[in-house]
Amino acid sequence: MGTARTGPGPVAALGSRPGWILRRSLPTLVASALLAPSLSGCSPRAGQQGGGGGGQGPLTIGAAIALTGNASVIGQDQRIGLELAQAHFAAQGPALALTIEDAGSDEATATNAFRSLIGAGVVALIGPSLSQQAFAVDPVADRAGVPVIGPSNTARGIPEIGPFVARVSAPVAQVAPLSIAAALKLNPKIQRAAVFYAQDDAYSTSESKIFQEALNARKLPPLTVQKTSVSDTDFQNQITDTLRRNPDLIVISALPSDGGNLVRQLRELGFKGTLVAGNGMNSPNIYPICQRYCDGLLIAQAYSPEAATPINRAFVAAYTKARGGAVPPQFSAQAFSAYQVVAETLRNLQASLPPGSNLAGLPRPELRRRLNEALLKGVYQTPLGELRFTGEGEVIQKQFYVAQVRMNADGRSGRFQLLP
Ligand code: 1QQ
Repeated sequence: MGTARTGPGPVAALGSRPGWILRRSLPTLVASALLAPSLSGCSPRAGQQGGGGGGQGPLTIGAAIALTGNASVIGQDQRIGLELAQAHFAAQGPALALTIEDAGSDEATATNAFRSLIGAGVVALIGPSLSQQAFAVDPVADRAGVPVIGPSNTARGIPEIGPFVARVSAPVAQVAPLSIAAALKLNPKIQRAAVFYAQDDAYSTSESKIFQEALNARKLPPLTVQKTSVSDTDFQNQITDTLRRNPDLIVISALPSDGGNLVRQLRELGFKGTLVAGNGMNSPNIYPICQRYCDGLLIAQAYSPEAATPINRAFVAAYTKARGGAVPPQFSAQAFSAYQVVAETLRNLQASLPPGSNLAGLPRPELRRRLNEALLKGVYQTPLGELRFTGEGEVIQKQFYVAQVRMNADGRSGRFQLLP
């Protein structure tokens, strides 16, 4: 069960940890715990091994995630997952460095982050956080022949962007309908549904379509479909228009801050029925936004902290230790899994080379191409369960869940409780 996240994170612990190297030239943390003994003391400067390759230094995975802007609460979860993955796979070789860049929550910042990481010679990219950004920046990586793993891009059409684009985040079509089914199971008397979605966000638009189809399939056509914007803070007009129709279920697709404020305002204005939210609110970082009004929210999950596999147990233990006893949220598990997929494929590629050869010695375009090809063929035992990919880069994942947010009396902390 999740709890409030109060403890120091891996980031805070970094300073005291020998072996981590910080690159201050980038706006965000760059760290490597993994330098092979012979490389100790060398900074994992991706730029030195860029373009044509041929270097013998550690390979660098570039992550471009939302550390600022309205998706930053999601990026914070992702950063922890990436750093824990880097530490976890350090011992397994080959030597890997991780460069994390702030992709913001908009397309322009994400484009800069992608361009800078590609130019620095990263072997693969993890990111960006939002589908809205992915549609803008993934084509850039695809054209450059750099494999991209989407850690949290759930809109329809992401893998189809190009042959170098894959994702570990299951699409809305698979995940979102589960929360509608859970709402109806909890409250079989539901008869009147309403829908809200952020019209200027690709994930929200894509997910809302799926939600509406799921409602229609259950003979609950929405009484109203309200359009919002990710930058909205006041939803009074849409809420008033909705509540006069007397819904008993409201289904929301939005990002954390707009979605969190919408939930709070719906309750403040008197909505007492069932609330379903989509992936955009799938983080304990929503607690300070919707506060006690987050209580009861239903959100489908592509991750269970309770999965009893060795890799998930190790991940949960590392997360819990780093985060003062907290339980990992989905976005951290997905980011960990994205890193794992790349790290394990690189390890297998290294093992396939003749003795004495080093992956880092391959020309970078060739290495990226081989990595992309091998990555899509692999089978990975991740905290999300077993993952594989279709030839197009769509994730194949077996199990999904639905959680209900349970807030503590303080109205600031709570947990995501999985429904049976
Ligand atoms: C997407 C999403 C976001 C809500 C997660 C960060 O699912 O943009 O595709």
